[in-house]
Amino acid sequence: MAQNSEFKRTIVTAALPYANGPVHIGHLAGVYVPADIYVRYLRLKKRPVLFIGGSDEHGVPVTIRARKEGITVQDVVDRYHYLIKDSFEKFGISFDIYSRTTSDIHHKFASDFFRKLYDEGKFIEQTSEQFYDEETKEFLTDRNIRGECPRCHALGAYGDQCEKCGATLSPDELINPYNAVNGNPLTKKETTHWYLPLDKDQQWLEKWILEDHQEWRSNVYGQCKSWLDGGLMPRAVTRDLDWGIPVPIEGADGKVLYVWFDAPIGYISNTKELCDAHPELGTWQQWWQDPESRLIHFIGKDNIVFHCIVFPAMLKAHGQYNLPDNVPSNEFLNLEGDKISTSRNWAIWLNEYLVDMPGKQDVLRYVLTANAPETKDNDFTWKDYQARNNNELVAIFGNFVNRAVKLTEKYFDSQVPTCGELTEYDLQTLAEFKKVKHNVESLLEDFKIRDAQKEAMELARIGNKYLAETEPWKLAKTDMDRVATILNLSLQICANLAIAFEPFLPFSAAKLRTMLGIDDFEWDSLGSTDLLEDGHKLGEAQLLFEKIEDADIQPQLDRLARIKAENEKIALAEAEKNWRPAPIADEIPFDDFAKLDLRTATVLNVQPVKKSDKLLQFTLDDGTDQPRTILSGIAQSYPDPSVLIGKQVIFVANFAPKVMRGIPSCGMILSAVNFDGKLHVATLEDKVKNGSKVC
Ligand code: B3M
Ligand code: ZN
Repeated sequence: MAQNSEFKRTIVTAALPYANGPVHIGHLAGVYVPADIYVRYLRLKKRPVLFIGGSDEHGVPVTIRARKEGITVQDVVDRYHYLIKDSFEKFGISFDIYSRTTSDIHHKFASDFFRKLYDEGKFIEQTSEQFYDEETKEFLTDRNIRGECPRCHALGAYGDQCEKCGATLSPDELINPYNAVNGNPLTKKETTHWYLPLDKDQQWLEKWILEDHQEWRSNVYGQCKSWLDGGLMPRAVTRDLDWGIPVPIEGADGKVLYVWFDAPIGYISNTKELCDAHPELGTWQQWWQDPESRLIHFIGKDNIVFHCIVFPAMLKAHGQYNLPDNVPSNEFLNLEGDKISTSRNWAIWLNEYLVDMPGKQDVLRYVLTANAPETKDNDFTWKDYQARNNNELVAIFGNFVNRAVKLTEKYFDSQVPTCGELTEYDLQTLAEFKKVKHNVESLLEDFKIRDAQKEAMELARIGNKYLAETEPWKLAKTDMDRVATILNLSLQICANLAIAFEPFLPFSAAKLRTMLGIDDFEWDSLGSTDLLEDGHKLGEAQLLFEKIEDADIQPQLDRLARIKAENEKIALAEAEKNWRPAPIADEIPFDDFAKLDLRTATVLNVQPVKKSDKLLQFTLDDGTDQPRTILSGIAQSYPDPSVLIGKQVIFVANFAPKVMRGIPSCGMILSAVNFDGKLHVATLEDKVKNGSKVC
């Protein structure tokens, strides 16, 4: 297998985000920051690379958003495409092109790609019954179908999943399926689609991934293996939808290319758009089809199957393309212990961060990389953000640079002093710091971006320790030659930092280079102690990083607490909708019920009250020494009241006595009213002691 550096060119792609909402820190941590670090590194290595991005503007999510907001789909994708593009730019994600899948170039390119596969008989055509809304005359996608969950019977489960019990469903399993958008009941109707027969790709994919690409990250390899072990099935590459790229076949009206068919082709069409506008970059075919070019996809873990199995199968079916060489995919980033969720607003949106934390893009890049979910899901917390900024960026990196530059200003008028004879300790420090280049490099080549940044930070740690131990400020009165040597070495380490951190913290590295007066630099000069010549004039000292106080992050914590409370309220309302019995009566607080003193008693005697056709007079054993008399208006339900003698009943014991027909009644016996209006005294089947409390 060819080594990374032996390839002539590298195409790096970053997943195309759906243009149905802003991007958040999960996107940045999972895909865009690692991809950008890698690309910036290759550029510094002077290896030809193109970094391709763009918005994914087709698919169901954008159409759902448009309906929800009552605007056109085009309005939705326009709004979010520009918002996303702007956020990426401001975070220094250095795409060579950031285009969109609604572009004419892309529509034509994807359409031609499909047509070539179709003409060559690479698809199979299948007709099946799908859910259909007779009123709106549309077929529905799984996510747009809701109904009762067949497992837990929650209402409103989705066609692909029940959010209540977590069951994975197919729309066919739903009880009483309906259109999620308008509530219409659904029928079944036949429709024809084109499928990529992935079952036929099983064999070569197994060899290509499981044997030839064992170096892929274990999460990626493992997911591919489990798909392959399960056996691949044909996959539909078209949909019944009115938004997308029309299927370029006669009679396929109302059908578009499945978003997962056209979106990855967007990587190629965007490259074409770029190369057409900049012929000096070469042709798009050179980048995608020349065997000396290499393709790398940076993605999140929910995109693995599409990039490792489906897209390679499409490329192979087409026949002229290189297959991806690596697909570094991250796991998910959580936020303060909970899964990031767009619909629950549980996220830190990049556009909002830029307003709330101005000028702190590098801090976020640093924290997200330090905490990158490379091998497992990880958690972002504002406390950790603050701690990493204060304890690492400020206390180590910033502090070291600041001291080196300030001391040079103070003792040498900001001119790089001459390095004299080196001590044992100097040599030891240099030996340590020279290792860093190799370590960072080999980690980056292996896509171990988090460890690479940690290793780059070693430079700052080494420098910081060196200054702390040599204490040049104490030597200034006695040994200026020694001070010169120490500061020369320290400044050389600063210059190394300014190069090594260009991929990770591009804004701070640029600031540092300005401070040091460096304008020409490349990766391969890392490890050198001749980056700054004797007498070279430094620029003005500036603070690279600022301390973040509790008060700075408190508004963020407050915001999340507010969102959490809102979400809990919504979840409760949702649960009540699903689980509350139909309302029978107005609700009362429990305390009202607790005021009643209900007790048991055995009927000793019961007889009709004279001159009343309603009242029966009960004599009860209520557990006290005295029998209790209660009048109850149930005579018409009991023509022979003696049937009640000996039964244990329930009565209200704390009503004030009331005299009726000259007889004092002390309480009330509980009865149930049947639907025909007949009263039935509530009796206890298992007897208890008379006078027992009923609660
Ligand atoms: N838009 C899915 C996602 O944002 C999809 C990626 C396309 S990459 C070709 O997760
Ligand atoms: Zn369920």
